[in-house]
Amino acid sequence: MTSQTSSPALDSNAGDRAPRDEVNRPEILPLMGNEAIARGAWEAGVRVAAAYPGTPSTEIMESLARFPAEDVKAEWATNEKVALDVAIGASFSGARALTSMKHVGLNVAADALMSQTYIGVNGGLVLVVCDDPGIHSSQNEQDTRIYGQLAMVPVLEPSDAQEALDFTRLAFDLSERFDTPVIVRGTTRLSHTRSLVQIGERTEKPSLGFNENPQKNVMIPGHARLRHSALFKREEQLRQYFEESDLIRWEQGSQPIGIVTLSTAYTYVKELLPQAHVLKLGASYPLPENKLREFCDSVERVIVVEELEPIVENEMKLMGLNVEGKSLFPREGEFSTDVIRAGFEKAGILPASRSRPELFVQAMPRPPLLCAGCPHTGAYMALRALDARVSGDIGCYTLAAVEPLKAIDTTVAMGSSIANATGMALTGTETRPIVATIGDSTFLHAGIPPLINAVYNQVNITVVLLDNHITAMTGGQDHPGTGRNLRGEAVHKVDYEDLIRSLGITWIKKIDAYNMGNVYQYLREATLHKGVAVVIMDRPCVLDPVKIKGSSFRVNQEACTGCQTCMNLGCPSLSWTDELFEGHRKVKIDESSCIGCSLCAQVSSTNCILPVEAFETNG
Ligand SMILES: Cc1ncc(C[n+]2csc(CCOP(=O)(O)OP(=O)(O)O)c2C)c(N)n1
Repeated sequence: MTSQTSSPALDSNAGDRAPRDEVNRPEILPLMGNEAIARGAWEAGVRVAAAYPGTPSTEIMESLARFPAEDVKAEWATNEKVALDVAIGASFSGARALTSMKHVGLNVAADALMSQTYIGVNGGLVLVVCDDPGIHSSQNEQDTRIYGQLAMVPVLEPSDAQEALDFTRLAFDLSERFDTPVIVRGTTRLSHTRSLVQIGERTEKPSLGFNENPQKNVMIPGHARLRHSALFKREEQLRQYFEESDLIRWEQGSQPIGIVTLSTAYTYVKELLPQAHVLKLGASYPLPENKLREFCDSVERVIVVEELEPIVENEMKLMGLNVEGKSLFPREGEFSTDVIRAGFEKAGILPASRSRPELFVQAMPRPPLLCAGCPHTGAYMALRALDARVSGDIGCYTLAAVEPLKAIDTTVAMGSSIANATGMALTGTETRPIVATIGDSTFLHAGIPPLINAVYNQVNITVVLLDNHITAMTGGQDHPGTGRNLRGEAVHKVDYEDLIRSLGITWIKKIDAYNMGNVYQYLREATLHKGVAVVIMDRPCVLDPVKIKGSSFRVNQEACTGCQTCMNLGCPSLSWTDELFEGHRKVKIDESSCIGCSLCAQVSSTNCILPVEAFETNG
C-alpha cells in the first residue's frame, strides 16, 4: 500500500516504475513537498536511496521508487541507522545517495552520522529529515537543526515544494563540493503541502568509483583527530559560501522592521508583513554572520521568526546582535498565520486584532481509536484481564493505552518495550506479570537486540509480538517480515518463530489474534513461564492490502443487558442506543463498518451478538 500522488509522471504504484522518457519531460506539476524532494534527488542523479517509514517523511521513498529502476535503487531498510549506513556505503562506492526519515529517526541514525561527518563523502550524501512541529504523529517534537550543529553539517531549509526540489538537488552538489553529508530539513507543513513545481531533467552522474583513502574512510582515533580539525575548516568554507549564495535572500521592504526567517515560517511572515525587510535563510547552519550583521545594521528592529527552538536567535545573540524571537513566539507547537500574528501583535508591529469571528468551524475533537476489527484489540483486552504490567511500543497498538482498553502502562521510543520490561523485571518489585507488546515492523526495527538481552539476563517476561503483517501506523509499508520489498517484489520472509527460537527462547506460541479463547489461555500460560516467553499474535491488518470485510454482526436487542463487556473493546462499530430500555441503553453495531472479526461476539457475556445471517434465517 503506498500513498497517493497526483503527478502524472509519478502516479503509479511503487512496483510500476515510470518509463524514462515520461519522467524526463520538463514541465510544471502540482507536487507534494515529499514528491518534490524525491524529484530533486532523482534530477540530481541519485543512484541509491534507503529509508525507514515515518510520518511526515514516508512518501519521499515511495515517490523515489516510482522512478525508473535503472536510475535509482530505492529501498525500505529495517531502521534509520541501517538506511543511513546503506546510503553511506553507496557514497563510499562513488554514487550519489539519499536517506530520508522523520526527526526521531535521526536519533537512531545519529551514531553513524556523527562519524560520517568526519569522513565526509565520495558520492554526494543527503539526509532528508522531516520534523513534526505540533506532534501530529510522533513521540516528541525535537528540532533537527540541533543535529546539524552537533554534526557540523549544513542544514538546508526549503519553505515550499519548489524549494524542496531545488534545495534537494543543490544539496548533492554542496555535499560533493564541501565533502560533507548535507541535511535537508523539512516539516509536516512542507512535506504534505502541494504546490506548482517547475521540474527539470535528470543529470546523470557517472560513478566516481571507490576512493582508496584509509585515513579518511576508517575512523580510528588517529585518523579521527585529523578529520575533526577538517570540520572547522569546512564550517568556515560553508559559511563563506552561504554569505554569497542566493540561498540567503534579502528582500527589501519599506518598514524599519527586519525579519530573519526560514522554512515555512517565511510564508506566514510574507502574508502578514509584506512591507517588512526580510532576510530569508535557505540554510540554518552555518549562518552567514556578515550578512546577518549587515541586515541588522540596516533596520531599527530585528525579529527572528523560527519554528521550534531559538537556534538562529541564539546564534545571532552570540554574535552580539540585538534580536528578539522567542519572547514573542512559542518554542513549541506548529506555527500558523494566527500564531505569528499574535507574536507581531505582542511586539506592537501589528495592531491588536479584535476578537475575530471563527473563520472555520472547529472540528469536534475525536478520541484516537483502533480500527473496527483491529487484530491488536484482543491481546490488550486479555492483558487487562490478566492485570499485567504492560510496557508498550510505537505503532497503531499504542492507542490501546487510552480508554476504553487502557492496557498499556509505558511507551518510550521504537523498540523500547522489551528492554523496559527487562528493567522492570530486574527490580524484583513488580507483583504483576510483566509483558512487553511490540509490532512486527517495530520488532525488526529495534526489538531484536533487547530480546537477545532479555534472554541473556534471564528475566521472567512475556513478549507479545503483534504481527499484523505490515507497518500499519505509517500507511502500510512492507518490511522484511512481509516477504515483499518497496518495489513489490517477492523476497525472503522472516520466520519469526525460527528467529526467536535461535535466540534461545523455548516457550513460543503463534496464535490467531481473533481467537479470544486462545489469546486468554496462552497469554496466561506465557506469564506463568519462568524465563522469556513469546506469544505471536498472527492476523493481517484489516486495512491490508484492501479493507477486509467479512459478514457483519448484529446485537439481539432483547438479549442485550448493557453489560458493557463488548464496549470495552473500544470498537468504533459499536455504540450505545439512543433510547433507554428499562432505564439502560443497549449496544448497537454499525453493520457497514463492522468487518466481522467476531471479537465482540466472543467476549459478550450474554451471547447476544451474532452474524447478521443468523437474524435473517431466524426471521
Ligand atoms: C524512530 C522512529 N522511526 C519511525 C517512526 C514512525 N513509526 C511509528 S510506529 C511505526 C511502525 C509501526 O509498525 P508496527 O510496529 O508493525 O505496528 P502497527 O502500526 O503495524 O500496528 C513507525 C514506522 C517512529 N515513531 N520512530
